[in-house]
Amino acid sequence: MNEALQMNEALQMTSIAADEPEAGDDIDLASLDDSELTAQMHDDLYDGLGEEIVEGVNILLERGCSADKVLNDALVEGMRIVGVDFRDGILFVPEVLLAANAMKSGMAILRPLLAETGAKPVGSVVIGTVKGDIHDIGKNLVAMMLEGAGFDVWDLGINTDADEFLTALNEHKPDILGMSALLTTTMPYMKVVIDTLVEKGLRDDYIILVGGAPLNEEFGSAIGADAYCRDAAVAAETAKELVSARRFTA
Ligand code: B1M
Repeated sequence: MNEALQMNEALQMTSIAADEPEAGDDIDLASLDDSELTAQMHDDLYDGLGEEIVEGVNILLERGCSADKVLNDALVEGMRIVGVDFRDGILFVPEVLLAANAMKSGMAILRPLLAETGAKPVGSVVIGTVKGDIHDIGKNLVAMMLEGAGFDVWDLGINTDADEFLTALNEHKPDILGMSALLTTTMPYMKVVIDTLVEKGLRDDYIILVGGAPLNEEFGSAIGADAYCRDAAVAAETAKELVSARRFTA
């Protein structure tokens, strides 16, 4: 398949992802007990049904469930299931984007409530696609998956230079710096960012995760990253592991 064809296919997948599917069968969510409703929400998240997720979140909150319980039991657990099937090649990018968008609809309701109750995020991440590179589909998936895993995420977008990364790190003081690159010509820029952090004596303040199709584990360690993540599910798992390991040893 030539490059133009591949790109066309990928762009079509993205536009499919933007259209939410119609609700399937008419399950009366309000008639389910809490555990049945939570299980149904896992299915709805898997199917990318944003309206059902919003309805389920509202029902659980009206019944007195705490926002962090709804987040963890219904959304994060549902997204974990999506992540496993994505990693295992059962779900593909369009389905994962739909699930991530459905999760975001639910999170939009919970976010202000979580801020009120002071529920602590698992950790925080500044992420961006590096300078010279405008590919962002994979990076967006990683950011969504990290949010689903309970991280606060600041997404700097595409074409991000070292100064922009440094400014955001200084402003947000995250646990993790995440960088994405899809081109063999832009992946070396990750080293420029890491070297800049080293020069400024800031390297050890952050866990650095890198990813993108042309990278591999060897490249990640050669540039001084803490881990290379092959996909969004691995990124979320690795982020959780490395943040908790760092807190344990601190
Ligand atoms: Co471009 N492109 N593209 N492209 N594009 C590739 C990457 C390419 C492999 C196509 C090819 O030749 N077969 C090729 C790169 C060749 C190379 O460097 N060796 C290429 C090229 C050459 C180009 C241009 C130079 C074309 C041109 O203008 N002549 C140009 C470059 C522009 C630039 O960036 N300066 C270009 C432009 C574009 C579009 C704008 C048309 C579009 C991007 C749209 C967008 O992103 N909004 C595009 C697309 C869509 C692709 C392909 C077809 C698909 C990329 C994608 O979205 N994959 C791609 C071919 C391919 O990869 N098969 C191609 C799906 C996505 C979910 O996967 O991004 O790998 P991925 O992300 C994964 C993991 O890698 C990982 O998790 C993600 C989810 O599981 N991951 C991370 C990614 N980032 C991470 C960060 C982390 C952790 C994990 O941090 C913690």
